[in-house]
Amino acid sequence: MHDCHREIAVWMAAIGAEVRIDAAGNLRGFYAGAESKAPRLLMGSHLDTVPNAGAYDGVLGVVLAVALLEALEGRRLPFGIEVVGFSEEEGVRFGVPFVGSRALTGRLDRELLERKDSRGISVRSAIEEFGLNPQEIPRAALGNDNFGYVEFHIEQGPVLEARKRPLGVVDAIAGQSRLEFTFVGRANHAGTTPMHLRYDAIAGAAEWTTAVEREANKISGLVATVGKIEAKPGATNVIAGEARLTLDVRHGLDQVRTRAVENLIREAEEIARRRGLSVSQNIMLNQQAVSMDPFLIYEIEQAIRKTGCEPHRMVSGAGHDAMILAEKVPAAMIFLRTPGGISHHPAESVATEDVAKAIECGLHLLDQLASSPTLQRRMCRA
Ligand code: HGY
Ligand code: MN
Ligand code: MN
Repeated sequence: MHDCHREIAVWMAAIGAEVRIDAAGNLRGFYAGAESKAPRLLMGSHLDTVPNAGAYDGVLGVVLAVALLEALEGRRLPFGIEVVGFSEEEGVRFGVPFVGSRALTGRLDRELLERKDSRGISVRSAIEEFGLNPQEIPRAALGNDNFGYVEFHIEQGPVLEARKRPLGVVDAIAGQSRLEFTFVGRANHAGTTPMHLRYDAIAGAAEWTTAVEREANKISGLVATVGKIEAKPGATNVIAGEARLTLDVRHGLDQVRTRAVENLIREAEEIARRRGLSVSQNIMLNQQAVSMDPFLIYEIEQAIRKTGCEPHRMVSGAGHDAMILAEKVPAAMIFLRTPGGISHHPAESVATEDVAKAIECGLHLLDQLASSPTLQRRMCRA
């Protein structure tokens, strides 16, 4: 991440942005507006990613925002633009996503700072090891001079490709629940323990995993994923005494998602009881669905049309920092088509001509915002 910060900071500084790393590890580049007290537009995305990932999820949004500033060629707008490269959006290391963007909304709290990774290192210690001071986190919070947040991001799904649209605009971001389940049985010898005398934690976890898939298939628009399973002691010739699994559940409607989670918890308890196991779960995230800002959606659709493309409004199944920022500033997202709909995988890609369209759209959007009477009113309020 230090290398990534260095690389992008050089680009930001070259176009006259003031660059800093805040205490939550977010890279922040501020490109001043025409007046010193001008309110600011936030742009950006996250710089972290997932294991064995592609090369575009998150970072493309930061690079596109820097490219937009570059394309201004020194022109100053009636507002400043702050480009943010968020840290720890995916939640891979500590199990909880949006750590960096929560610092901007004042939600990086003590509980989150104490969360530990698989090696027992807390978020607080990780921040210190990175060379930052957690005491400074309050200074990462947004001021009240921001009138909006716009995030470019790959769609990460098949919709825009199927509709032959290079660019889409996000209506809303689906809510998501993330939980950890632990099934506990009794480790025993794989060779001497008859089948009817076993308390096999992996067998119970496997039965529940197929129940997760079965239940999700019954509910339109719901997705549920067991992405990680770890067993103890983890030896070929030992019946597993413990199995820990992650669960990720998403849906555009919060009540559908939360009801599905309750059902899956009940299903786990029923399977455990029948098999003489115990099961517990820990809710890591209960993130509500978030609607994007109607004014920015409208302006983005106009900007997409000016590039000669027809915009497509859609719900994002993937979570994004925009859903956290939306608590403090009107937020919106511009999606780029994802060839093959493949993401969180090395085959993730984006078409160069779609990136060119995105920059063109971004420049139209900045010009529209610069001359928008609605925005003048908003900026006065910011
Ligand atoms: O998992 C997600 O929703 C995204 O990749 N952060
Ligand atoms: Mn991702
Ligand atoms: Mn992402």
